[in-house]
Amino acid sequence: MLQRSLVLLKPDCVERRLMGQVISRFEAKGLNIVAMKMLRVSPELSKQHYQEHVEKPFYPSLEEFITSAPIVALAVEGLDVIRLIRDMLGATNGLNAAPGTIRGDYSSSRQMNLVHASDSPESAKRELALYFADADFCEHELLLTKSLRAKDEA
Ligand code: 3AN
Repeated sequence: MLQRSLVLLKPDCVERRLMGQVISRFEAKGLNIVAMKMLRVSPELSKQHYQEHVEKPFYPSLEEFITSAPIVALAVEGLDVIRLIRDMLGATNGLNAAPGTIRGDYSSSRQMNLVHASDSPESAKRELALYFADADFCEHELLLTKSLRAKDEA
């Protein structure tokens, strides 16, 4: 099923100059970036984004981190892309993430794990609306699509 996922390149990703390497992996996989922007997350946006964690003891540290430097938000489109990107990221804690995944290759931390991606269609819908307005999405069909998958896979 064609889906969209909200991906955030977190402050550690921006600070460590890994934005290009992470985006390259999505491009190499044949995924379609349909919106992208750099922004600074406010404490209010952090509370909305991490609504399920706001009451947890680690939330203050999480908010301090996510608001500490700019991030890049992307809307990424592709078949089954919500599961696929989570698989590409690896386990939440970089120490546990499998080698070959983005976190497995670049992170050894639970908090500084470089990238966020939506974990379900419901989260994706909610999270995309936090970062993007309808007019921000640039729909386009990749001319390469016929080289990336068969017609009956769409
Ligand atoms: P993911 O980023 O893989 O979706 P979530 O949504 O469970 O992981 O967690 C979001 C962020 O909250 C993590 N990146 C991490 O920084 C922080 N976090 C999650 N669980 C814990 C925990 N038990 N202790 C400290 N920080 C946590």
